[in-house]
Amino acid sequence: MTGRARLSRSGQPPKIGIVHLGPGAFFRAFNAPFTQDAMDIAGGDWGILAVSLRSPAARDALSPQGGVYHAVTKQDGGLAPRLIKAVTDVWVAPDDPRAVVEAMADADVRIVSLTITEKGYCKSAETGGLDLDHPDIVHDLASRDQPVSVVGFIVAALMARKTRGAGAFTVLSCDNLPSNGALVRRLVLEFAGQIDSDLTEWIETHATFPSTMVDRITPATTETDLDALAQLTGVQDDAAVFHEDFRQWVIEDSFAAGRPAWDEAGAQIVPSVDAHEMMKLRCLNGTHSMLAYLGYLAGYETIADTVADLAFAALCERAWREEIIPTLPPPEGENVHIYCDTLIARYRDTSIRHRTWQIAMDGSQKLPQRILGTIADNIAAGRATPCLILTVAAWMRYVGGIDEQGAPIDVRDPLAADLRAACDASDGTAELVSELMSVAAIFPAGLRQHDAFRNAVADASDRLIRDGAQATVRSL
Ligand code: CS2
Repeated sequence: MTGRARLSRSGQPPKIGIVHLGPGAFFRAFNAPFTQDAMDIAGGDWGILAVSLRSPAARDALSPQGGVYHAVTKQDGGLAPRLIKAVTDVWVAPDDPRAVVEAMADADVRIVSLTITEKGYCKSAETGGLDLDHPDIVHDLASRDQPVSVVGFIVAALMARKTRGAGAFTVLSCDNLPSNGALVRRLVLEFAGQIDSDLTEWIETHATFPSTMVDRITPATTETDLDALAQLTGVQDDAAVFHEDFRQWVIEDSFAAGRPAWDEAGAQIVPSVDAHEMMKLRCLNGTHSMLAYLGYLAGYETIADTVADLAFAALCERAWREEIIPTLPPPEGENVHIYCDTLIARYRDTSIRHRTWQIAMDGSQKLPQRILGTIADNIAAGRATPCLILTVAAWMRYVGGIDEQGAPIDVRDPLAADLRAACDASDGTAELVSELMSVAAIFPAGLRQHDAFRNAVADASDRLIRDGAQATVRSL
């Protein structure tokens, strides 16, 4: 720390209208600035109470600054900071879960929004519904007034609102999952169904769960970023976030009790988000994961470094053209080819140092909707998917935990230990591929039982081991 002045709030915070669960970098770079814009343009009591489910990091950085921080656009080597004042308070749920339920039950709260990442939903990969064996769900069904899971918090708060006649809120999922609104609705109703059928019916009738597509590349903040910002502004801001200029928010038009004027701030409010979401998940997140595993193995630190290698940029473009775009229903108002041209330009931006290691995290939660669904659709249509198959092989190599130089990889994944054990227990590539493909939480039955798919992944794995990632990508 330097002797610089700390950032602080001047003036009254807005009144709370939103409780947001998961105040990580993405929320601070995306949701909060959109809400700030909406309030600047059209007013409204849409201050945000931000609640971390576990880590105190966001609270520790934001609270001493009164919730105020800079969202900083990185562009052309420069920084464009903007002060965000929409966050009125930051709590850490385990400190006082009852208080969080109380806050969510307040009738002034009209939206509960979520950026909790894929693993925060406690979804069973096999049924697609709530994982009733998940330890957090088991806990929350037994101690309903002191939840730990997001679904537990939402149901406890809706239950209190029903009892008090406070009306329901909108649950707004902003995570990279297909039909994220329909998914969270299903999970909430299944949890409520374990408690009381009247409650389930009340939620079905009164609460809404719009799906959304969210997009802004926001790498983890580094000390170098914070120092550069402090040099520019003269104040120390430990909660700042750094992101690209691009942002896109597509939201299904279904709100139980109003919303900020996000549309006036540039969000697209549409009858159905599914086609937009599928385009983004498969085109952006799918190739992000592809570049993350192959780029990491080839020794590249960031996405920009990876696509600076022309063979990797060509891989990405071929994957879009031949394997991804043919599976997509065209989203209204979007030209998918132009969308992908914009994507490669975004990836090339060297001021955004998005680490391949960061994107490689939680692959077991990301692969199904980013890569495997696309492969399954291509199989059904009789098309080959060499680029996506190589991605699956690269993920397998990555979760083995040893890189091409023999150095350990810090694999972060809720299933890391199981995946590593499967790798260690296997003798040879074919066995390894069969072991990893038998993980039902990741691979859908149709792929698990598909011999040609398994053989193709085993071939790609052999090539990766023999030639290394860089030469394999070059030769594809
Ligand atoms: C990335 C996403 O970390 C990841 O897995 O693919 O966070 C990506 O940067 C965002 O979805 C972009 O909107």
